[in-house]
Amino acid sequence: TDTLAQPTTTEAATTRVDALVVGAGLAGLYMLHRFRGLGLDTVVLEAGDDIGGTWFWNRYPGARCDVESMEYSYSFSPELEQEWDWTEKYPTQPEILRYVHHVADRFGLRDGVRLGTRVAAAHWRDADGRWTVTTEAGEVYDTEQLVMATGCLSTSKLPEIPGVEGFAGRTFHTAHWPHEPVDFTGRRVAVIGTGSSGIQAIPLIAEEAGDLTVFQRTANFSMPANNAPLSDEAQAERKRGYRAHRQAARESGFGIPVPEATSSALEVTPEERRAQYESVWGRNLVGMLTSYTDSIVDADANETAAEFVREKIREIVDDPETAETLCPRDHPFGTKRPCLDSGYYATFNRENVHLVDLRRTPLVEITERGVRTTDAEYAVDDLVFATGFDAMTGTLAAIDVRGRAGVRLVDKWADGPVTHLGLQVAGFPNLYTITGPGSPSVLSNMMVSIEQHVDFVADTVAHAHTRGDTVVESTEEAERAWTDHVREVGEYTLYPRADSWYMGSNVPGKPRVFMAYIGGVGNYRQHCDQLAANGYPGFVFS
Ligand code: N01
Repeated sequence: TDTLAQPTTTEAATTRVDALVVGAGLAGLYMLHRFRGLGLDTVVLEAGDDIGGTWFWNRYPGARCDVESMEYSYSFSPELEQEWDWTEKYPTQPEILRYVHHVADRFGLRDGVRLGTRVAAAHWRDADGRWTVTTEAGEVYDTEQLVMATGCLSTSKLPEIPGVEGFAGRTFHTAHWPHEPVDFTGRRVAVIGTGSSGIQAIPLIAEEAGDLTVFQRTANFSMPANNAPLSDEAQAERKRGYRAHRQAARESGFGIPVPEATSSALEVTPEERRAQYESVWGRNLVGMLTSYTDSIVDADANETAAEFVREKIREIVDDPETAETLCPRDHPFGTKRPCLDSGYYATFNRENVHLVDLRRTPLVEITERGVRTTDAEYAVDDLVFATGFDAMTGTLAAIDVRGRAGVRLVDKWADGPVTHLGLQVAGFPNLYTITGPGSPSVLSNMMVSIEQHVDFVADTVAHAHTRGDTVVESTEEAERAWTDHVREVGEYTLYPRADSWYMGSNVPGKPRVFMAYIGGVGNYRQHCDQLAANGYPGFVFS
C-alpha cells in the first residue's frame, strides 16, 4: 500500500526553491557553489549531522584516501588550490574532513545546508513540471531542479547471516564509526570483510587488540601505499604546475595522469614485465592496472600482474598456508577494487592475528558470544563489520523517487540501472545523479568525476534558462543507446568476471550488471562536451 501520499504545494510548510541538492559531501557542496553562481536559490539536504559525506561517516582507524591528496582535491578554484596545504601523500579522513570544512567556510556554503535531514521521497509533478521532495521529518520542498549528490558508497550493509542483533559485545560498521576514539586495547576483536575498509583498519586494530581474528571471504589484491609526509618542495612544485596537471587528469583514463601503455603484456619478456611492475609497485596503483594495453581486457595479460602481486604476498607473509589463503585467485587483478595498504599482509605475521578462510568454513551466524562458522565458534568482545555497501544504486533506491506518470525509479531500474550518461533518467525530468551508474564514477578519481558532472549539470541548467526553458529531460532513445554502450564497453573488459560490488554481486537479489562506465574519464568528458557543443542531442528542453 501507498503510505507516502503525494504532498501538495499549497501546504503552509512547503519551501519553494530553484534547486534542491541531496547530500553535502564533496559533490553536493560544489553543486551548491555552482548553482549559487547561477543565481539559483538552492538548498542542500544532508542526512548526517555535519557536512563531508563519505568523509563524515567513514572514521574507522586507518581511514584515508588512496588517491594522492594533491589529486583528490577540488580544481575549480586556483586560489583554493594554492592556499591549502596537505600534510601527507595520502590524506587521512580527518584531514580531508578539515579540507571540506575549509572549502565550506571559504565559499560561504554552510548556510545553504540543512543538516540532519534525510530525504524520504521525491515526486515529479506532471501538472506544473516541478518536484515535490519530502524529508523523513515531514518537511516539504518544492523545487525546479533536483540533484542527487548522494554518493556511490553511502548505504552500508551487514553480512546476510542471522544473529547480529543478539551479540552481547560491541559492534561497529566501518561506515558508521563513532566520533570518539574506540579503544581495542587488550580486547578480542573480530573483523569481517577484507575490502579497502577492512584492509586499512586491520593493521591498526591488530596493534591495539589483545587478539584479532580476520574473517575473509574473498582475498583481495593490495599494494603498499608507502605513505609519507609531503615535503614543502614537492608540494610547491606541484602547485606551480597545477593547471597542466589538472588538465592531464581530466583527459586521462582514471582521472589520474599515468603514462599510456604501448605494448601488450604478452609481447614483452618476463624480465621486462617484472621490471615494469616493480617500477609502479608501491608507487602507483593505477599504473598496475594500466601497465599494458591489455591489462584489463585479456585474462592472460592480467594474470601476469595478478601473479606478481601473489609473489609479493608470499614474500611478506611468513606462514605459507596463510600466504596462500591471502592470495587472490577468483577474480582478475583490478576487477574488484584493488586496495592500498599500510602493512596489511605483514599484520598476519603477528602472533595475536588469525585468519579464517570463509570459503572453506563459511559464516553461519553471529552468536551472543561471537562468530560461528561451519567449523567453530570464535568468542570475541568486539565485532567490526567491514562488509561494504549497497553501492551505486542503494541510496537512490532508498528514496521513493517517482517520475512522469508516477513511475518509480526502483521499478524502472528493476533489471539494473538505465541512464543517459549516468546523469539523467528518461521520464525523470530535471533529475540529475552526480557520478551515477553509467558514468566513470567509482572507476575514477572521484574528485575529477564529481567536478565534471557538477559542471555539466550547472552548464546544462544555465543553457536551458538562457533559452527560456525550465525542463531538461533525456530521451528514451539516448538512454537506451548510452546504457547499451556502457554494457558493451564493460563486456569488452574483464570486470564482469568478478563478483564485485561494481556488479551488484555483494547484495543478494541485486541484478548482475556492471554499473560503471569503463570507457575512460577523458573520453567520457569529451563526449559530454561534444553533446553540449552540438546543442544537446538526446536531451529535450521545454
Ligand atoms: O567494502 P567492500 P569496503 N560474509 O565491499 C566482505 C571505497 N573505499 O567498505 O568480497 C562474509 O570492498 C566482502 O567479501 P566479498 C572503495 O571503492 C575506498 O571495504 O564480497 N564476508 C569484502 O571482503 C571500496 O572498494 C577507500 O566476498 C562478507 C568486504 O566484506 C569501497 O569503498 C577506503 C559478507 C566488503 O568489502 C568499498 O570498500 C575504503 C558476508 N556476508 C573504501 N558481506 C580508500 O580510498 C561482505 N563481506 C582508501
